[in-house]
Amino acid sequence: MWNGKRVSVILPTYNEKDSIRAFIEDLERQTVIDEILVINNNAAEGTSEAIRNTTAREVFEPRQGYGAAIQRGFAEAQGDLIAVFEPDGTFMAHDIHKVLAYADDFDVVYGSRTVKELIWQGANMGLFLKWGNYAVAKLMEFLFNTTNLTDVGCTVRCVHRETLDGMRPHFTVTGSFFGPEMMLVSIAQRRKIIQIPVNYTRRVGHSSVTGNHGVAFLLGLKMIHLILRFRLRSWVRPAWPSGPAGAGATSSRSGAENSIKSA
Ligand SMILES: Nc1nc2c(ncn2[C@@H]2O[C@H](COP(=O)(O)OP(=O)(O)O)[C@@H](O)[C@H]2O)c(=O)[nH]1
Ligand SMILES: [Mg+2]
Repeated sequence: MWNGKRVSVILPTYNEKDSIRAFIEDLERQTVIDEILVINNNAAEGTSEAIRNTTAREVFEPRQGYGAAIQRGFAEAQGDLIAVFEPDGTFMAHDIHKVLAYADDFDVVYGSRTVKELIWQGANMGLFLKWGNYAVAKLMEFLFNTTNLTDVGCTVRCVHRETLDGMRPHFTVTGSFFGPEMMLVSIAQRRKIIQIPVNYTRRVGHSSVTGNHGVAFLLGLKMIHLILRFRLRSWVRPAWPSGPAGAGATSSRSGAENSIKSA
């Protein structure tokens, strides 16, 4: 529980059988978490065995893809605050406290992996990935004149239930660039968002997304295309409905209100 709110943590998993158990046990030690959901996305053999006897609930999502897995987690989570991490050894469970602390004041809290002091030795965040993520994040920030953004590929995030219910109908991406799509939906709907630094360490096992610079570059291009599409759509149709009737209404704030609060 966090300030009377139930906390769910979603862990999409594909190829993390050697690190997932330790990460779940680390989450269990954080005491603020009410529900840990593992979304098994046709994961490596041995994953289910690895999480046996932990408090995590395993859900099988047959549709392949990072976005499909996280969206299934959003559909299953029972909490009032829903966080997402990766169980690949790159993130630290105690960062849950940071995102929850910011969730007191924001609708959605996103993590950033590009803050030098928190990039650990051996982390897959060399010059190419760091500045690539930074550049695409700045493009997003500039085109929407939104909050300070320094990363578009960080899985860590935390969202309030009502905000999520208003955003979910707009999620379309089942693949690796679901992360920036969620950021764009929250920006287009004028949610109150912030990005905060999180620890980023060496991965256990092989990265299937950003381990290859060619794949990462193509992903970057797809992200830029997505950002431009959102920008155009928001110009043509400025009003973004916030999902089912009533949903999101309490947590959605106008830009004017935001600037009053930050003035
Ligand atoms: N590659 C891949 N990752 C998936 C899939 N479904 C869920 N994921 C999760 O996506 C996250 C990112 O994958 P990872 O290999 O760590 O890439 P990286 O974070 O860019 O190094 C991990 O938590 C995976 O478990 C999928 O179908 N393919
Ligand atoms: Mg990873």
